[in-house]
Amino acid sequence: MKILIIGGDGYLGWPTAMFLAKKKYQVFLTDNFSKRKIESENGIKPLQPIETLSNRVYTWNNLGKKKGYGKIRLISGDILNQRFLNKLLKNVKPDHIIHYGEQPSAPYSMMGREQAVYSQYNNIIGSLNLLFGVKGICPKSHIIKLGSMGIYGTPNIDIEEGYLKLKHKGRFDKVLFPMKPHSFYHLSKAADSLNLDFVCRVWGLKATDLHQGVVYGVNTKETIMNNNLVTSFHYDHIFGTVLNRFMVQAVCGSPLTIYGSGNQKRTFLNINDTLKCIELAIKKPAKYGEYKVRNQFTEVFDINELAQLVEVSAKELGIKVKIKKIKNPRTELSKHYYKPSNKSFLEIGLKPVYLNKKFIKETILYIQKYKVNIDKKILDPKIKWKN
Ligand code: USQ
Repeated sequence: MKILIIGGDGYLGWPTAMFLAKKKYQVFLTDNFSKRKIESENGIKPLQPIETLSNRVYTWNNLGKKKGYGKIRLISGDILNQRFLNKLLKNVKPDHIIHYGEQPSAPYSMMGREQAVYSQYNNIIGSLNLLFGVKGICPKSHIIKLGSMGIYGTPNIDIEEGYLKLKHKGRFDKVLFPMKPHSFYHLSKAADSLNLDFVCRVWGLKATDLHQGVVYGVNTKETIMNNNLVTSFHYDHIFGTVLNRFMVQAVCGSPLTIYGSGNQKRTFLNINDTLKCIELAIKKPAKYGEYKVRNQFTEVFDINELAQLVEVSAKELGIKVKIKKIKNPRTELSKHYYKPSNKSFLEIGLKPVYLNKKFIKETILYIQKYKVNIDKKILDPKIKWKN
């Protein structure tokens, strides 16, 4: 089975490529390296130095040959270039396309007009190009698109998976779940979802939209095989997600930065569960004409709970952690109802890895090995939702 991964250089794209190649899927990768560009423009580096994507692929293919794993093929380029994309689709004819290739940072998208426009243009037009490419060249391909739980916002009703059954003035209908995104980045995901739903209805394409929560963790079985294979673990204020940042802050003696009250709740999952979900989405694809939505998370936490869990775990390792509540740089509800569903993946066999002290301690010990690389200047949030 042929799998094309768009965004194969990223935090999740690269581990997904190895995970699937190990299971003998034929994996093709592409990336436009826009994240590396944003990193260098903003003076940001991941915790561990990351090899070039071609070296990572080279290392994997060499190691894999000895162990009988599948090969990864790299075809670098930008899906904003329709000619490149069409050629890629023509050459690969993928059974499944996993689309991670988007600017993934909410804070980056809120830096200013230029970054908001970039995020929306890159994400929405890139995805739209993909839809046209698939329609014209490989309409049988199943599109697996990485969405975000942040498109739903924090509504005062239970969050269903994609759709809501409505009764209005005595009549019934099923509509897309109302969206109230958290940022211009999340808005780009919401626009992608509308376009995906549209092309499934109108062109009969098949697509799965994975509304993913906040991912945490650094290692997968494949990333630890060789130093060249590590993934880009970010802890900075632009790309770093909250739990990853807290664990790095614990290691370098910086206070854990809780934004606002810390009562805001979000959905979370372990990086290894992301990989399992992707394979389940491949095994249980949408049907032709179907726009399938799966909420991809395993647990809900508020930010205070996460900070406390890091504090007690670090204490067991003899590390004293400070927690600091700072004025929230974002505009988000500080106290709210939150009950999202994640039945869809559990029903098709996801066995989640739940967050616990053991995992946090292991990750802290791993981060400690790279403590000298931690740049404290990039920890504090510098981007505000409104000035
Ligand atoms: N937060 C803190 N302290 C920090 C960093 C964040 O309290 O030092 C809080 C934020 O205020 C927010 C929550 O943690 O309420 C989550 O923030 P985050 O930066 O971990 O995640 P977010 O910006 O929502 O975006 C991340 C990924 C994005 C993905 C999204 C899933 O960067 O690509 O789509 O998680 S979700 O959050 O479900 O929308």
